[in-house]
Amino acid sequence: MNIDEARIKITDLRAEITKLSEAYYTKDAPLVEDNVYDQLYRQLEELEAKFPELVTKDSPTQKVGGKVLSEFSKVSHEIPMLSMGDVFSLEELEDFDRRLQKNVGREFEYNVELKIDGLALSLIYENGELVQGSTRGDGVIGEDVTNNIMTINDIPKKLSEPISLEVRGECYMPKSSFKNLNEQREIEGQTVFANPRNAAAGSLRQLDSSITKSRNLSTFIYTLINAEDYGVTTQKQAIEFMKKLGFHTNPSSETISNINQIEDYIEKYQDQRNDLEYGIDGIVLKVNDLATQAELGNTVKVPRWEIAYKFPPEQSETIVRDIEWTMGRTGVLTPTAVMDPVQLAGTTVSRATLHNVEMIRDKDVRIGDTVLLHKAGDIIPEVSQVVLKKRPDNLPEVAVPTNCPYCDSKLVHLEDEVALRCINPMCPAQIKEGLTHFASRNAMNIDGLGPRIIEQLFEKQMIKDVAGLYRLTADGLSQLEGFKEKSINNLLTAIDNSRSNSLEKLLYGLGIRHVGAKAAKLLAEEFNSMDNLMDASQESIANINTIGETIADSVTTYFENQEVHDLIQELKDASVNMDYLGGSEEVVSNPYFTDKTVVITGTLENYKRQELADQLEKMGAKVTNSVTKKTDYLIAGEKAGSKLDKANSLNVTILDETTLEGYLSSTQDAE
Ligand code: 1X8
Repeated sequence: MNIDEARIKITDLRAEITKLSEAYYTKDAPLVEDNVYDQLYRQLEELEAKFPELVTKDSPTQKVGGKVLSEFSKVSHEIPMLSMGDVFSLEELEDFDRRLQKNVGREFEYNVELKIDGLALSLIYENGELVQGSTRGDGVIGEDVTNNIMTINDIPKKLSEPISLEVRGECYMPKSSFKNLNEQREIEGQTVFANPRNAAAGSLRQLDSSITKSRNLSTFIYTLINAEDYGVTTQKQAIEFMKKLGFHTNPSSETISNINQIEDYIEKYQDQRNDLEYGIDGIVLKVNDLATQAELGNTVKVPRWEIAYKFPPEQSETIVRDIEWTMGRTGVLTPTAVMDPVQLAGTTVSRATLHNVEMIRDKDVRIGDTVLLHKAGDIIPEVSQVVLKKRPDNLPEVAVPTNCPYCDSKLVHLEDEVALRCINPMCPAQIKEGLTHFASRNAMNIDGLGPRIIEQLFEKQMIKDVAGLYRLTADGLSQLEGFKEKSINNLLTAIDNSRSNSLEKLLYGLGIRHVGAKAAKLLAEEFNSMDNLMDASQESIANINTIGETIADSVTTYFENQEVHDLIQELKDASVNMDYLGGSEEVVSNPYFTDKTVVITGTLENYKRQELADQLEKMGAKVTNSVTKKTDYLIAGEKAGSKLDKANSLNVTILDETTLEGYLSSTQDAE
């Protein structure tokens, strides 16, 4: 490549990297997978190394990614929050070590730590009191997120000693909270987060700190600024010191005396990474001695005394056979790639969400393409990239529907959102999703009324809306596939029982936009009856603590609709309760057990079987006796027998008693 070609290539790479970096750091909505970004960045670094005269100050290689959002006050970092150099192979790690050996000229140790896949935070304490929390921003100026970090449980508000200091670390969302959050968002028709890192970033940069609180964020703190001032001389000691003060530090760090020991560490955590409750994307190697660190100093962008080794992505290759458009109950149409089944990080995968049209275009996925898959946050299968070399000739771009595939009405983009929406209230796909939601546990809790039965009821035109459920008869239900006397009675009883639910369950079940289980409870408590709520003004609703304008607007708009009035009247005629019954059970959800099917087997040391079952049911779990494909967890005590074997053969997650204890203790308020 000559210099003119290099100039063109470098310009292209910078533009692409800048765009991707902005999506990742500023909008918390990445357009490609991390490894794709890493590769582009690498190419740019290599070209700039070959043609140093082309390096400019504003190249992404010379700056820390990220920008400051205007919504937050700015904080300047007295000591810049740098990023870190990274390598992708053991050879490069050895090169790094050789360089340091030469520069230092005497023996020294490393401290190795896990690289947490979260976002960097700075915390400042004065006389032992937490006074400020901020994000990295562009490294020099960050965002003041003090109100939000105050809601994070594992950040000490007061240290065990009245000293002043600054620490830095990583804020992350535990995988289970992430899974739970996305499930909830999916139910509520909101866009799902791409991975735990983006979910954490989105949760931390909230103007309403009660939202941050509900998101269950955690931290690992790993840097003590000006550590020498506290009589600390090594990174290892700094971690111990911070731990003693009350910070959450990662237990996996190890001091090693030579680079050869790092291979074992990498292997160990690469194997364990899927079992950890937090995402890691590599390991960090740091010179342990702080004086030696200071001697080595920094480049413009990164410290010379530390480096990240990034794990190779766990990827599989397969072929896209179709793009399906699935409808959510709020009308959002989401594209899903349907592919030849492949093994990916421990499970068989044949579907991957493409999130939205923008992502299809950005990755340029087409039907017939060979694609690489990976798991976002080790959980959700995603397309990393198309293998263009394998693209057959003349493959057409994906045709984005202009009309709803289910009701044919015109699709729209509301308020500049990327999501495609069907806004036809009579759309059958939306109605079916809405019925499933109505029957779900935190809503009307009609056991046995799942999507398959709803589909049949709808196809046979036995119901057209939720009021229709209350007019179902034994005769009618006997037309359904596999419905015998017992299943008919069970379903009718479950429907009948739902008539006496307290108002909040009905409100949540109606699926009013932005009204989650928690808002429904607040509305029911405040207004006591459906009639009062329907008569309430927008102002009086917005005045309720934590409800706010968005929900109030949505509720009043909903009740302005004559069809809604008719529906409520039909429900009243069917004797569905319209009053708040007060003091009913708290809406508590548990990130692990809400809406999950659980089987208990074997002898448990600390739990009686029935008491445990009751406790799980309170958290919204369904406890059953036999292990099937639908089982989410098998709780297995001592002497677990055939159920354990069955669970293993079906890939059901198995919880031992210690893990169970941890899961049970993560109770939180429902969103
Ligand atoms: C970033 C991270 C560091 C560590 C862990 N996770 C990260 N994401 C660590 O030091 N253990 S250091 C770091 C940085 O300096 N940019």
